[in-house]
Amino acid sequence: MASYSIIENFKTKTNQDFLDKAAALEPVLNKRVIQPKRIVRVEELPSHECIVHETTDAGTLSKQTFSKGDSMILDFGDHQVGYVSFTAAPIGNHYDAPAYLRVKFAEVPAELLEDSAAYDGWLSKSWIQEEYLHLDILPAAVAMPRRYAFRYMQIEVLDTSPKYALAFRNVSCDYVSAAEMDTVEPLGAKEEILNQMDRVSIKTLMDCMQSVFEDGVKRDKRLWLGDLRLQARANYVTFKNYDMVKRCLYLFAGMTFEDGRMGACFFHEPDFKVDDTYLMDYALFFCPALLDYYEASKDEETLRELYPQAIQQIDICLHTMLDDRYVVVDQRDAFWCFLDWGEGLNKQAGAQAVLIYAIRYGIRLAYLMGEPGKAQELENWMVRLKQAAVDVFWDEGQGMFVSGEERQVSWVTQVWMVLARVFDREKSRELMLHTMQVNPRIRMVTPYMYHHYMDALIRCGEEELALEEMKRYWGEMIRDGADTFWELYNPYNKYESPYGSSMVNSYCHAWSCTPTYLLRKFYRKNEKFRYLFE
Ligand code: RAM
Repeated sequence: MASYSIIENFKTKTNQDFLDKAAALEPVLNKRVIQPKRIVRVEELPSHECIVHETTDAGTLSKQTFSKGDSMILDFGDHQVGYVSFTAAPIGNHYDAPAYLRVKFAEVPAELLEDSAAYDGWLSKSWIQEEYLHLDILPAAVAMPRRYAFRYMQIEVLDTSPKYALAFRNVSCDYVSAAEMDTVEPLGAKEEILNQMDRVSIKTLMDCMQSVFEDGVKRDKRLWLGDLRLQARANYVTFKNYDMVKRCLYLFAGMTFEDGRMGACFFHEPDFKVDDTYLMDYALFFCPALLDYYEASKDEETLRELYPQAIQQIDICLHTMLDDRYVVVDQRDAFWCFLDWGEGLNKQAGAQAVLIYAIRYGIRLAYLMGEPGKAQELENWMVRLKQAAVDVFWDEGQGMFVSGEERQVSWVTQVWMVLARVFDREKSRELMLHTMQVNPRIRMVTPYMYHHYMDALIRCGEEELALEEMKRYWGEMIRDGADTFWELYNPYNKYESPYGSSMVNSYCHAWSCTPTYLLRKFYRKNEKFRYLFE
């Protein structure tokens, strides 16, 4: 189902001072020139799995010639984000017609086998990284028009003429990122899969650290508040780029909906502009994002300046989104709360839980700001909302929380109720174990939601289990060939897409990079898990 919001005559409220602060924090991007490593061939097995076969070293490329119908795939060895250039030189008699090429970029090999003409998803087809080029004057120095996210580059010669063929030389990519991998010390775990998950996480995060924390570098290429919260957490234990988080926080606070609600996402090019999408959970995440930032950076000025807007996000929900039972009103088919991309997921109970979760952070922010009165007011709300969650959503017979009129049982609802601490630690633990046993049909499909599942397991003392689940989920993605972590990964349906076609799925998506955060923040610092590192 298509999920977007369009508001006619969308009106915004601007704090120019905040936007100026964000502008002043624009990062300088580091550039590195990367050359292709190998020429490969991609084969699709009947199971839809793709196998990549090396045909030859990329060094042999300039000696090969390509005529009408020929094509080749270059493998850059790892995921790249950047600007690609190459030279196309005519070989043979003088060329008498333009060269006509199709150039396609792919983060994973499967994208190369997909037929973009057949795309009929609900996100724009324009995200597919494919160009048709006419080269009138040869040799041509070609600078590809967009910034691409890819590991594989395919060049297909659609036509030359009988008089000439083409040779491709100097193929390279100017890789760009605001972060540097070498600045992060290795995790140093004994088990290689943990080191691998950590490295792939850091690479994912690094690739997405551009002018802002982009969600994905192939698609969307923009700042989302829910993604930012997790990216920032991973950044604090790796690159420690506090300014980039600060810039993003000031952007969200610098332009909001007219009534003060924060947008779910933000455009930073060509000018700053908040999107006309409001997602309740994302707006609420401004509270934990601000508190995390303060705790990592100790930047009191930013805390002081942004605190009112953080609290405002909670107040707006409390005063406009609850019914008289203190229950969040279900907006059903509207795109009003995200949580996860699971098909048919009812969001009502999860939204209630996120609100409770955010209030906990609001209380801490209020105490930090010396506002015990506000903190107490929020404490009272939290008690009411937790009670309402139990009264309305707890199903004693099933031993789980249900959501919506249909009383739906989903993984997402249970996880968020644990994170909201509606029950004490022991009862939350029982709930998580019971959920694993029942394995509700409405599953989690994004690494974003899996992160919250890990967090919930850790929260209720099931750290070993969380580690096993992390290896099972992110580890399996690595075994499935991930160089960077993917936006979507449902082990039960590996070709799932919320967009109607996996052609526009993103395969370097920063909300998936949290294993590095969990490994570094919880496991490496915990005496109990010393054995993992020594
Ligand atoms: C998708 C992207 C983005 C996410 C939103 C809600 O468009 O994956 O990262 O935050 O959904």
